[in-house]
Amino acid sequence: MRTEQPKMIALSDYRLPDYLIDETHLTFELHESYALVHARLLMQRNPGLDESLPPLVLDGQQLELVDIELDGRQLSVVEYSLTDSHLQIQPAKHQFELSTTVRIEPQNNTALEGLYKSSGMFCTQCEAEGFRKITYYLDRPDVMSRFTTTIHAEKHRYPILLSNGNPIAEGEDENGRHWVTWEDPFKKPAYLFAVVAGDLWCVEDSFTTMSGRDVALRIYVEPENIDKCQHAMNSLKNSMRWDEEVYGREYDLDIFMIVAVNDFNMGAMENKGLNIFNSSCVLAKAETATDAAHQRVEGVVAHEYFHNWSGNRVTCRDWFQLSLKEGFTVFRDSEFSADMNSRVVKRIEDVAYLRTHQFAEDAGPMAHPVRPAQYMEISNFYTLTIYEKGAEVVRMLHTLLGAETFRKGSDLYFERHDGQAVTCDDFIAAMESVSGMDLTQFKRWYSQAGTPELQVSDSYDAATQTYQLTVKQSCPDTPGQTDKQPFVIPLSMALLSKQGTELPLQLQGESVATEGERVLSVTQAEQTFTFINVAEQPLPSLLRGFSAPVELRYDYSRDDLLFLLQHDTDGFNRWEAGQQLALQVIEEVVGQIYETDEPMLDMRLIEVFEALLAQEDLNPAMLAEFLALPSTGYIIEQYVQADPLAIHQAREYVSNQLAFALKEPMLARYQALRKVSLDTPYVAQASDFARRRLQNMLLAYLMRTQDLEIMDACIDQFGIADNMTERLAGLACLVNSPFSDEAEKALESFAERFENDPLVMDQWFSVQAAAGLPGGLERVQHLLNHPAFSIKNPNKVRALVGAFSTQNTANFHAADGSGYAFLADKVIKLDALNPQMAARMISPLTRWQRFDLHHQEQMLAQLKRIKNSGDLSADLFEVLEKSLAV
Ligand code: B3K
Ligand code: ZN
Repeated sequence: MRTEQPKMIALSDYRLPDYLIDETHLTFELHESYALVHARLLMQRNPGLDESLPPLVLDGQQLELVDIELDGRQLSVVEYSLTDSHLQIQPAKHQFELSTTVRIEPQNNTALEGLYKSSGMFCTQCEAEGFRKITYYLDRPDVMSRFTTTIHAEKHRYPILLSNGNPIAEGEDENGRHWVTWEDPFKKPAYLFAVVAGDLWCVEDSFTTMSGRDVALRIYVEPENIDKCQHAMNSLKNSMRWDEEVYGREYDLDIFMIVAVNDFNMGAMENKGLNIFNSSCVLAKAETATDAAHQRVEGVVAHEYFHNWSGNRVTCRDWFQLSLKEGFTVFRDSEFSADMNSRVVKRIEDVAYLRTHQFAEDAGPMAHPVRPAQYMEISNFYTLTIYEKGAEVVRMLHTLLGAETFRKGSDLYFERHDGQAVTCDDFIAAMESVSGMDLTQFKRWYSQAGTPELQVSDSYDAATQTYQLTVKQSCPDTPGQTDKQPFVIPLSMALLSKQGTELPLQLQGESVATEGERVLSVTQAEQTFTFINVAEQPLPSLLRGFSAPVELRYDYSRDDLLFLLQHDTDGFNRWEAGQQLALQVIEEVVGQIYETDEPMLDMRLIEVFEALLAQEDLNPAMLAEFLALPSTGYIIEQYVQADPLAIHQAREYVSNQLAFALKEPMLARYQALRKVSLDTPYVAQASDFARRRLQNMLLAYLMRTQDLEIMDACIDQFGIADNMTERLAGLACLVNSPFSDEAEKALESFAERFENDPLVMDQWFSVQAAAGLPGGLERVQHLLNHPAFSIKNPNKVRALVGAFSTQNTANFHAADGSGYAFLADKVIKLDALNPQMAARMISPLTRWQRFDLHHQEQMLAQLKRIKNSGDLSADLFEVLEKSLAV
């Protein structure tokens, strides 16, 4: 809890650390009601600075200092000073040894940062600034140290004692206790430190690296989950191989461990050699985890593994550089997933996510650059902008340099900076060195917030056979930033003929034409590209593969979009044409809703969906993507002031019309797919993901017709499926249908069957929380009292409160403001327990400016109520300050 107003920390205030810590020797004594942490630090004055000996100021929070010694001599109370966040002493020598003992209470740590308990085991989360809740330290990423860690604990309760690196000694204590010592040969910042103690089982495997070293791989879980580790293990081995092949990166320790814990604020954490994971990102088997969950496990396992190089071997100098490791690592994991599954589907999923969520963040009060210039609470900056937009920035570099040069750049970066804590500028400098390019202007992507807009217009002159594309770029103002300078925007494009083939491309001044697509480099506020020898009036296919994180505006008619949807040679842009078409149709219906009770649907949407359904050779994954209408969240983002209820209603209307009009072909296709699913055992692979996704999407459409036979088919799929993907989709369809008795029965039997599996119960909560039928809020309120719910468990909070406020448009945005008041209540309650979660959960309310005046008022009222609710954490305080500052 905060006692004084949190301060802004600025990138421009960065100073080198006054002191360094060469060695860190930790001893943990773990008990049920307290833990003692002894730290022996071998320190020196930073040799890069002058000879003076300034005071040594160590970070430390919520610690009770029991003992402090300097070079073996106990300090008296006048020789150090303590505040609630720092310990200060005056060194007398350039090299010294500082020892402290502190007492902490992991069992009472509900913030899940530092050392805490989760389902009876001890575990840690230190990034970004959690280590200071374990011991007094220079808790900043540019202080890198060699760690040894000894853990003492009761042997019966905690047979497994883990930390980073390799185990080097172990033994028995008195009173049924035991100990293990771990040594990590690599220097690391404290945020990568980890400890685990528990009664865990492990699945073991091994991996032979490209230089022939054997690495032991271990996934530790609670005994009841031992049969849910194989998918994560396969993903880990695939990641290790991929990083060798694609980036030339080899693993560097003899052992790599993953531990699954139930209480975790985010997905996972890349601690050196000892990754700690939210169990939802490790455990997966057909019966209990959906395809989406399987893919998430694969992606997160890869992400954390890839951090071993992009993050651990080369780390961040300060937290302003967070995207240096996160943006790069997200780019790496998304390329990995693209290689393991379908590249175009992965791109579609990533872009849909980015445009719905990151664009919203970038347009709201929390907007910040990929490299922020200041923050109050760093935990608030683990954002979509740092991660997803950061990955897009790296992707643009990859596009501009080409795969081969980019690889040379990453090799140089890893080689130059191995063992160092560096900045985004260092990353760019490596890319400049290998490419000979000047990336000064490109770096504006790191310093300017907001989503750029690309306004494209064109003209064709048949007489001279020239075609001109005029591109104007601009970027909206964001908090604290106006008058943005032009970005470097790679604009991948092609020109399509009337037959849908790609026309040769020859820019004025070029002597020959090139085939296919090319990447135009847009660098000015306004720029015209003139193509010559263009034989016919072309249709441009722009921003192919979403080559830059921008809003593209080009005045396509609906017929143009229909043409692109059928003929564009770029799979991503085919999908995009369908999305823009559906968006236009839905927006039209939104307009009609205000004027008449009988909206009119543009029949061309139905016709094209029908044609797609009939296209036998169309990949089911792509068909599923085509049939998925733009999400409500994405549609809301297209408005200056959105009426969420009208948008929801319009989207429902369009979905229903499609369902009734296409019932027959949808049913035929559904039945065929369902038969394949029945006849084949579950496999977690792309082609099967695609089949089940299409099958379930068709079922959802079909259930809209309220046909009793279809309901029976749905109950059948729900009841006898051998996998969670089909079962849960069946359940969701029933819960969203008017067949309430059947829905209740299904919910009951599902809960009975899976009551002992917390991750499955999370799905059960989410399905209900997202259901848009009337009475949704009452249902969620009721579920808060369900024995499987706990407000202390982040997965549960996300499953119920999070799903309600992000997926249940009709009930969350209820006109009387009850949905907002509910979220505010939960945020206030959460803040006292877990500030990081509170600051995350509040985010739907921070988007108030996007909505119509009525909804704005209701949201603002709740934000103010939270603000006045009492003592707030720094996390929540910062979000509220920014949200209310406008
Ligand atoms: N690096 C961690 C983030 C932990 C942040 C906690 N506030 C997860 C990841 O991006 O891999
Ligand atoms: Zn990461």
